Amino acid sequence: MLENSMLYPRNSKTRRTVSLDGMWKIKFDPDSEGREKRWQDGLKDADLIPVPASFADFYTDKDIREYTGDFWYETDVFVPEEWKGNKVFVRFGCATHRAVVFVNGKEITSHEGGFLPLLADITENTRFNEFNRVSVLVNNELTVTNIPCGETRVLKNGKKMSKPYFDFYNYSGLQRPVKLVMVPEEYVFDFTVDHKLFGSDAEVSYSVVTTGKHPVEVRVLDEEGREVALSSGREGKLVIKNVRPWEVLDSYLYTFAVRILDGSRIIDEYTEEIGIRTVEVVHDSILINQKPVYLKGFGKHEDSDIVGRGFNIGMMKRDFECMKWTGANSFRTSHYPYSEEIYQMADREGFLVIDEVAAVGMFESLMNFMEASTGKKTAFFEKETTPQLLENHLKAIEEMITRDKNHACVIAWSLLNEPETTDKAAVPYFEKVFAKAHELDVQKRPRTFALVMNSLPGTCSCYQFADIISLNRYYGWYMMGGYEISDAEEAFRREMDEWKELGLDRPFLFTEYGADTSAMEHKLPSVMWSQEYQMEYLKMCHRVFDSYSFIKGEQVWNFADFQTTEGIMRVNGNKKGIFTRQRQPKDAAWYFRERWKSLPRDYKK
Ligand code: CKX
Repeated sequence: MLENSMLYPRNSKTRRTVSLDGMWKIKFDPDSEGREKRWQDGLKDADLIPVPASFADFYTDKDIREYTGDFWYETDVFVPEEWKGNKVFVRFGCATHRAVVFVNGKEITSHEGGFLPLLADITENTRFNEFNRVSVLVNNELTVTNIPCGETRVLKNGKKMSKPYFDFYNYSGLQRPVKLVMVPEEYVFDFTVDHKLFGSDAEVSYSVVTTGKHPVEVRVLDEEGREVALSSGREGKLVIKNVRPWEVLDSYLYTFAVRILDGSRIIDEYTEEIGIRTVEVVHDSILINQKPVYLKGFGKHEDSDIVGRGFNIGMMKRDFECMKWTGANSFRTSHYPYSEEIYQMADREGFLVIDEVAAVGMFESLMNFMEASTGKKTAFFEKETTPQLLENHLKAIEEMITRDKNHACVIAWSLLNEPETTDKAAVPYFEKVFAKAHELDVQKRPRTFALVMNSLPGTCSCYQFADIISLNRYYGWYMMGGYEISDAEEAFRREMDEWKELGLDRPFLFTEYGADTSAMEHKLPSVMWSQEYQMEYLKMCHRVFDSYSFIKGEQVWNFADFQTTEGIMRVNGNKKGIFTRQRQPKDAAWYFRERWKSLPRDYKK
């Protein structure tokens, strides 16, 4: 039985989508009594809240902002008469971190994991030509058996509180677009492509999964709408003569139209814009279309004022404009798969994306950035709960790869961020995670994970799994900051020399390096937190990067200041942004613009 198609909802000759974004009812359920008291039959005394958005930052009451536990959303959805005989879904871009969906009071489905889609098949319980009540019971508690990892504490006053093992605010709710979707009974369930380039031509291997038996055809149209290839069958090869490949910062997207046919009648049509490109790691180079590329860019967050982690189309546009202005060509979706609309935009802009699953916080310390620099050993993957965590992690990898596999922008999978790797207990865990990604991705994209500071050449037991070695390093910030920066540079070089000696013949990336910087603070001579120190720090890091030929990219932490849990390490959030949270440049943004605009695409080829 095929359930939970991950294809992005689109209109076509046979499909309809209606946006359900807008004001929904919301009600908090601190005693988890809603289900028993049948809140699914209609929320009483509910508040109204925008969807998509995180709920937290709308409120002025701290108890609501910090709310941890169950909460309910509800809206009424009109399903037209003409849709009878078809399948009807409600599709949530995400529900963070887990949810149960009800329609007209009946439980339909549930989903674990807050950063990938949830598809509820409401066909059987829909009243056509009427309004239908859609209720969602969401829960935002953090645990060590789900990703991202953390704890939920109960305070003495009985209120629950999130204790993330990670450094971003535990925003939650219906944070991405919600759509009502109609597809025919027999529909295109999944579609996968893989590309090869031969001289000026391309060969695209494809496979289609449908829910029926009728024949399938796939047509490819260029940007002018001209048909350039056609093939019949559920699996096949499409040859595109004189192909225009998708290129770094120079995108070209073909439209793939997948049809299920009954003679000349179109039973279903699904279309997707796809860039044709290849990705490979050869020795210590990353090749796009067989040509080396040096990654320049950012670790990012989905994070902005008021809406928190809510998808914000205006912010997305601004972020791409700012990134292009700096000369960047890439970003990592730290620390979770982003809203699908962002990958569509990256495809359109020719950006390279390292797609990261929400496997963050696998280092048992609430302040892992402090502990990570002490060299202290802890064994995260040795708990009784590890098998359950692994199961959830593998499921999230599967959903992410199924959702994002056709995006040209996605050039690598990041399977964990800063896990604890100094204990051998991590090895069998990594084996399974890396094997799963390889098995699922037909394009066999490179796999990586971001190594925390104590995962060093002599201490890390897992770097061998990575096709690209990604380092998160903070020499000159968490270690030897300020006037000690000269020692920091020396220590940094010592580590890089050790990696060099290993002769791994693989590309290295810096997926994080950065210094917290107040946009208000100027100081001559510099002190830590001033804009001047951020520049000194960055220049030091770049001197190190420029000295090693196997370093094939730099993604600074972070694109913009972002919200975190409050505490002594953070002044209303993490301030390592090159831009402020309002997306205005700090001095460092101008410096990056100068550096990145002058580095050639194949720097250090
Ligand atoms: N890396 C030592 C993970 C990010 C944090 C970043 C930071 C850490 C550093 C780990 O999520 O924000 O502390 O700025």
